[in-house]
Amino acid sequence: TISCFLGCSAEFYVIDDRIGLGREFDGIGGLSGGGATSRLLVNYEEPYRSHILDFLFKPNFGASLHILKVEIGGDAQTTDGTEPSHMHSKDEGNFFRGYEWWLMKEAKKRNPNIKLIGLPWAFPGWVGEGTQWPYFFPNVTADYVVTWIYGAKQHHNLEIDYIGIWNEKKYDPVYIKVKKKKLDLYSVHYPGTKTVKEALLTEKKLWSSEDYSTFDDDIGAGCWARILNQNYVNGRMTSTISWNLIASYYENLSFGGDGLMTADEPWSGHYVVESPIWMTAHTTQFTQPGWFYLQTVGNLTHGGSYVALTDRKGNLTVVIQTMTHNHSQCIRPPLPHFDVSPQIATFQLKGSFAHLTDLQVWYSKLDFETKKDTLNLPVSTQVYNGSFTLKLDVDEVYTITTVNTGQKGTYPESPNSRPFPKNYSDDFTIDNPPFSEAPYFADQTGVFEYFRNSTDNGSHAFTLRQVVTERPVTWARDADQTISIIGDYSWTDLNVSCDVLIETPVTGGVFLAARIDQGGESVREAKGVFYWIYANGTYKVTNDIGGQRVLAEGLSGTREGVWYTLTLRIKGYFATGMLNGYPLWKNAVVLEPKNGWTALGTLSFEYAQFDNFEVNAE
Ligand code: 147
Repeated sequence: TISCFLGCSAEFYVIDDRIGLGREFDGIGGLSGGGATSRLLVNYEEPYRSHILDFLFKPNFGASLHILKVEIGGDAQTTDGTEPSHMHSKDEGNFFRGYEWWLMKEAKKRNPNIKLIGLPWAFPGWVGEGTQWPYFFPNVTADYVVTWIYGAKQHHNLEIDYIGIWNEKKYDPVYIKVKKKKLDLYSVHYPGTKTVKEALLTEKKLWSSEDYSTFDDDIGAGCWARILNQNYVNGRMTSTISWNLIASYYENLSFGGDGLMTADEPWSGHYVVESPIWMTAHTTQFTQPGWFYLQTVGNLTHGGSYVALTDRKGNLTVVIQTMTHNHSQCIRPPLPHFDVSPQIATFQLKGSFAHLTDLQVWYSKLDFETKKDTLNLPVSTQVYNGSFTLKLDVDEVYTITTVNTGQKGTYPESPNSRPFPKNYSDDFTIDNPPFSEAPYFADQTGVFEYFRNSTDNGSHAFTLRQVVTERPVTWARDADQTISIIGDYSWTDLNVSCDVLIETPVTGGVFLAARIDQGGESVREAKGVFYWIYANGTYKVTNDIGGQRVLAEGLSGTREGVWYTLTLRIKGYFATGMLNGYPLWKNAVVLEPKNGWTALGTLSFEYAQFDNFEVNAE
């Protein structure tokens, strides 16, 4: 019996399977891509990179995810960068670009049962045959996606479990039919835990296949804990997938820090296992895809909600959350007001669960007052006469379960945070690179790959090459130029140099830049100091990527097929440029931006090469 003092109240809830079960649970997942959200993860040194992957995927350790969803790279900007396509052009294929193959294999290594999903955001231009639309030639698009699926199997032994249509864009019934005979499930993005009646009536599986997108502090954790529970309670959705899996992109890009944890400093090895990881563990470590929700799920009288799941072999997992409104707001949609207050809840176990006596309890509290969270602590509770009672406070999660394999995984603290090295260089000389991209370069339009320049046996035999030669079928507003950023967003005064090779006669051009103030979805608006040379024998210095604001211009004598060394020096309001070590222009006045990344790129979607990149920041 419970004694209740001054305003508290005890309520009873029943956990029962005698009335039949609810829907089949399909798992909790993370989304890498949409886009380039794992870009910096690959450049972590061991053992840190493996530690991070363990926190994401290793069963009974951390987030222990059931599902990994990845972007099928389309050579175009898809939020935090571009991801390379497996077919830059119609007549080639390469299944070793980017990092999604690697990530899927790392996930499978840790959890062979993890489910894999592929979804395109963008497509190479040839898929639309110049139309900028992927549905005019449904067979071409379907073949392109199927090639990716076969490539996964053939080159990486990866079985892809689900394939999506086109992220956040129109679907086309003809295309869907070409690709597949029928649609297996309906999925929505950012449903706010609600489902429309028509969808429920179809009795198809319902998923929230992209959700969260909230900064990974404790409010993010509150959002995530609440929607993991309520997506089923309110919306009967049986899978929830976090955009994104891990915030491994420069924080000043779009939606910085919106992952289950943050790992955006490969140069230092520093990473942080944020509280959303532990909110995930409350469900993932104690359930598996293929378990069933019970019908006895619902809301708590004084706010919060609970779900119960079973493997139909006697195991039971109950997850309870009491997140308050202001501590659980997600990025979207707006959250209608609700109240949560401390309460005492008694759960009565009936049906196959009536006899259970030995239940494990895992407890978390997001403590917004003391800032000292409790995360996934095993605590004890007692089952008397087929029921257990919990004194629930606000902003808590409880898991009560028969599953006894839960663990709060730990590793020694990661190295201290350090800014991007002030002195950094790369000559791109590497045989059989493990990844197609050079460390820390984050492509924002176009794709920059390691290149074995076989026409040059001298000092430019190994280079970095921009390889997208046609505007892709875009998802975001890619620039008309290509650009890859690198460095520290707070950099102001610096020296940056790079050897460059224009490959396109007459119309070709390349740039080296600093103080780049934006990328991601606003890459078209990127400002900075852009030092351009052109194949037509001229140069320009512009304040913007589009080349509208000209700070200096003149003759350079540059042309295609010749290597030049560009050097850009910026101090305070003044910029100076050198060509092959000789001053070409000086004291161009730069009022804005005051700081930003360095970058290189091309005038259009054209081939060009880069070598011996070096930056020295003050
Ligand atoms: C999603 C994208 O699918 C992701 O790639 C990423 O950009 C994410 C960032 O929050 O957003 O796209 C959305 C676009 C619009 C809405 C939701 C998601 N919306 O208007 O609700």
